[in-house]
Amino acid sequence: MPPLWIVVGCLQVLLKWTTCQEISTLTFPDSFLFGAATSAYQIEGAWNEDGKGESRWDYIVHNTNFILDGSTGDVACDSYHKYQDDIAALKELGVNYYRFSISWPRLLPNGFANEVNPAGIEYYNNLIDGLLAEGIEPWVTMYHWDIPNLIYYLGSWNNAEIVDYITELADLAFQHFGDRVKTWITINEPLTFCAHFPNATVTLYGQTVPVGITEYLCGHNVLRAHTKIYRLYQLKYKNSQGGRISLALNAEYGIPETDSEEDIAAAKRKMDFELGWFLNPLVYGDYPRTMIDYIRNYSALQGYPVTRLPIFTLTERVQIKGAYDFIAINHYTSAIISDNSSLVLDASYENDDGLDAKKDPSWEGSAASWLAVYPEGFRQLLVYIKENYNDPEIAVTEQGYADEPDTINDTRRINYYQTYLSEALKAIHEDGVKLTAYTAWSLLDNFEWNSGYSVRFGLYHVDFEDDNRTRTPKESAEFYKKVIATRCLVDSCD
Ligand code: PNW
Repeated sequence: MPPLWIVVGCLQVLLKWTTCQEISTLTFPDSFLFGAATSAYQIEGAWNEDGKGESRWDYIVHNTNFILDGSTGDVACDSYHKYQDDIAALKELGVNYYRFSISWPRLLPNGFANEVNPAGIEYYNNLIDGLLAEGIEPWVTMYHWDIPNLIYYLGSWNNAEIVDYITELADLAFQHFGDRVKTWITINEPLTFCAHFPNATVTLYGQTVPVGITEYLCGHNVLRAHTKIYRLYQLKYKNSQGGRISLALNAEYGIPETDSEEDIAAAKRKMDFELGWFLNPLVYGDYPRTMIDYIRNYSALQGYPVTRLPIFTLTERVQIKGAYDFIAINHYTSAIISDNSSLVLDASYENDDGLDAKKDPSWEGSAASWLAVYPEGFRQLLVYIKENYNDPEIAVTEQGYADEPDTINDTRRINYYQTYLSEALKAIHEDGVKLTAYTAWSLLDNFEWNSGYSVRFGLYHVDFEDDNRTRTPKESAEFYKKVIATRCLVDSCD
């Protein structure tokens, strides 16, 4: 009888009377890296301690009803004080790296570089040194949504000046941490904060904003900011520090609902509107053809004199093209796609793609409504990137499963990781995808944005009732630890 963690994947599926998912017996290459991720606002707490400035999220949780369970990230996992517990958990897992983010207002309390908070520099120095002492590489995200509130008041990502402001933050980070940090992510999931939830950090909460405009302005400024930071590093730091940089993009895989030409084209359009929006400029120097055409056509039909999608200058195109050292992907779920492009609706990113998306009812759900389990889509996405974007090196910078609070015996999460990692193995060995790293989201249960603490992603349980914020490994932590140690998903590998 194999240990329980090996058979749960099958049991879970058997219970639903479908076929048992076959888990790959291949192994992860020796050079393959495993990691775990968090982000500053979701774990740090200490929201107003030691000179930290106010972020937009601090404002939101204190002044709006946006958070479903009324909670805040004021304390969160208290990682500002308990980062050594986080390092201990990472060490126990045996990960090669830890992906965390720096809080912009902790380093620059007002958002601007005229005033640097020394306690912020010290905090991240301690965290980085503590990780390195345990042989864990720091992978640092510069912007994981906690924009300084004052910069938000200037228009957030709608204001092109943000390109210079965030480049000042990046320069500071390279200066202070770049001797030890060799993998940088500039910005996390622009699709999510520009298009899916612009209310959270980009547009004025509760006010009417010009949708159909703000999403693309935001995305445009994200691409310019990323590019400026990338080029700054190349000119000023790359020689001496030797690190690498990317932008973390989230993408679902789109499966056509039927074999009709229209649905097949709609599924491809989903890939262009979500992934290609950012990846096409990075790889080819401009937005995808479908985005340019669809937004121009709808804009004209809606009476706009020019297209709502901004246009890059020639200089910008030259600088954006190639501004990455690897591709960083956050992937959780897939979607079934059908065409609805014949309708002309109100101007919005949501309508511009001319498609409908849904989850297949046969896919296992999760505690997050947007997350359903379809492991095959992960392999398909990796192959899609290989085939459409010049066979790049890919690092998965987030992947994970949402369940209910306080689930320690988290067999559904184990099933998720086991089946998704199995698809990663097939992509590596059978499809030749250059996948080199895999990051579990998340190391810890944490503040899940507008869901507060009602939805959990952690490999480690955090007791939010207890002042100590005690971390306890869930069964999935044991599973992941074993995968890292054996580089294998089943009892014995080929
Ligand atoms: C990512 N969706 O966000 C973020 O990078 C993390 O901070 C977050 O905790 C994690 O995934 C889990 O949600 C997403 O609605 C938020 O499709 C929402 C969606 C996708 C990703």
